Amino acid sequence: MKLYWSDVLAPRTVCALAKYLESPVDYVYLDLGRGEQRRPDYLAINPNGKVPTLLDGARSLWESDAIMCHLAARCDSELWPQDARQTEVIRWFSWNHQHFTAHAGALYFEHIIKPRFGLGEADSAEVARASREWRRAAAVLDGHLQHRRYVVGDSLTLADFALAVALPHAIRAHIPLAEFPAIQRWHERMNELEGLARTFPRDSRGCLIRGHC
Ligand SMILES: N[C@@H](CCC(=O)N[C@@H](CS)C(=O)NCC(=O)O)C(=O)O
Repeated sequence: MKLYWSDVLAPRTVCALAKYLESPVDYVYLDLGRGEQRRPDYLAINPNGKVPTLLDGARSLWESDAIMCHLAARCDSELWPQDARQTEVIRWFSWNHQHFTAHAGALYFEHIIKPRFGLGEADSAEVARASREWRRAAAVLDGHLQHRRYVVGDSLTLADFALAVALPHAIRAHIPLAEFPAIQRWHERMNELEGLARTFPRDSRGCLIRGHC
C-alpha cells in the first residue's frame, strides 16, 4: 500500500492509525506548498487534489475516515467494530467533520497554515466565529466524556483517532481545550498511544521525512 500524506491536519489521523496498527504502507510525501497535490498523476488517484490518499493495489481511496476504516478492516482490528458500535463510530465521524474538527480546523488554518504558507494575517472575525462554534461542540463532547474513557463503548475505536486529530495543536492554533477538562483528560490518554504523540514518519535523526522538523 502507498499512503500519500503531508504534515497537515487531515493526513494526521491516517498516519497515526497506520503507525498504531503497524500497517504495511509506504509513505509518499506531497509538498503542498509546491502544489504537488495538483499534479495530473496525483489527480488521477484523488480528483480532489487533497491529502491523504491510500493506494491499495489498484484501488485508490480518499477521505481520511474511509482510509482509517480500510486500514482497520484489513487487519480485523477492533478499532472498527463489527457490531452496533459501528453506527456510533460513524455518528462521531459525521459530527466531527461537521462541527468539532471543522471549527478546530478553521483555527488551525488561521493560526498555523496561514503563517506557514504566507497566506496573510489571521482573520479576527473568522477566529471569533470558529472559537465560539468550537466551544459549543466541545461542550457536547466534554459532557459525553464525563464518565467515559473512550468515545464509543469502553474501548478505543476509530472515533477516538478522528476526534483527537487537531488537539495536539491546541496551543498554537488557539483552540480553547483547557476549558474542557473531560476532553483534556481523554486527550492526555490518547497521547500516550503509540502513533499519536509522534505521528508522522521520521528519519533516524527524528526529523519528519520531507516535512517540517
Ligand atoms: N475531508 C478530507 C479533507 C482533506 C483535506 O482538506 N486535506 C487538506 C489538508 S488538511 C489538503 O490536502 N489541502 C491541500 C489543498 O487544498 O490544496 C479528508 O478527511 O481526507
